[in-house]
Amino acid sequence: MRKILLFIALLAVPLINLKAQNITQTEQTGPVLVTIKVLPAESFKGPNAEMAWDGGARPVLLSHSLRPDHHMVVFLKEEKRPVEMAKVTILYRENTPDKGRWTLLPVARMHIEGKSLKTTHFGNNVDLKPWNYEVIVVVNQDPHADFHFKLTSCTAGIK
Ligand SMILES: [Cu+2]
Repeated sequence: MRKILLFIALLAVPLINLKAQNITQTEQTGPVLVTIKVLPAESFKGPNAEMAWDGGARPVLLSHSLRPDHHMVVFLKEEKRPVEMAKVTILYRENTPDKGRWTLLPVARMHIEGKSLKTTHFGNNVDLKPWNYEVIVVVNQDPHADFHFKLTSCTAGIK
């Protein structure tokens, strides 16, 4: 019986990591459906660029000294249609008992390279430690969506 339990535990570890590494949460806030995704950092430059930058803050490139390991972005929908233009503010902090300081994410507007503007999303590459996070997303000033998630593994600084 113990052997079976050990096998299940070993099997569960990679599944948990995989789940934590690609986080997706959705919240309806007023007329806007906000989906946050936390993914491994994405490239904006070169022949294998995954993201096409369309405006807003400059992208934090993979080569940046901050060594970004995640891509924290929000996709917006209004009446089931993707929103291509919006004023988006993203604040995040470590959700520890003594609460970390709020940090403002420099929000870039981008779409997936080679795809249409229907894939528009807002956010940037960022360095996040494996921890609990709280994120507030404000769309067009008000209202806002509040997300909580936990990262249990992080990719290396540069892919
Ligand atoms: Cu992106």
